[in-house]
Amino acid sequence: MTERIVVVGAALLDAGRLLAARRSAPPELAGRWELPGGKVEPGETPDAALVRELREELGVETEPVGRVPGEWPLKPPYVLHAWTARLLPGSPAPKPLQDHDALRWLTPEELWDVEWLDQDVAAVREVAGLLRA
Ligand code: 9L3
Ligand code: MG
Repeated sequence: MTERIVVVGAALLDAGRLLAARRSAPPELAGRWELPGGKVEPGETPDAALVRELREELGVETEPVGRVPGEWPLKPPYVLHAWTARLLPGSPAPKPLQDHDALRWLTPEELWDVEWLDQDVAAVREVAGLLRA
């Protein structure tokens, strides 16, 4: 099977900071930080998946802004895409509702203070360039 399934990760940006989420599950990923998100479901667009995952995982209402260039391998058949996103006016603040046990808003100087999932490092590097721009 060469079918690939896209996992979308959100670079949620607010006031020049990036939201990082610490995974609480599964055990092999717990304690590491990620761009929150998840699998695009069959028939779902990636940007709709991003909005849905952020609502489920963090209780926020968001708007996708743009695709971060690149595609990074996860456990086959999954590949990671990243999108920048912003909170809609009036959205609740993010809370770790499922799969996470801590959240941090990172300034550009703090981006590498957390232990990102190996699979997310390249995406975060791309986002770092956007934050500096
Ligand atoms: N994953 C890696 N980096 C990310 C995300 C959102 C997901 N930024 C990996 C972890 C899981 C798989 O993709 O192995 C599916 O993600 P989820 O549905 O468990 O969030
Ligand atoms: Mg997820």
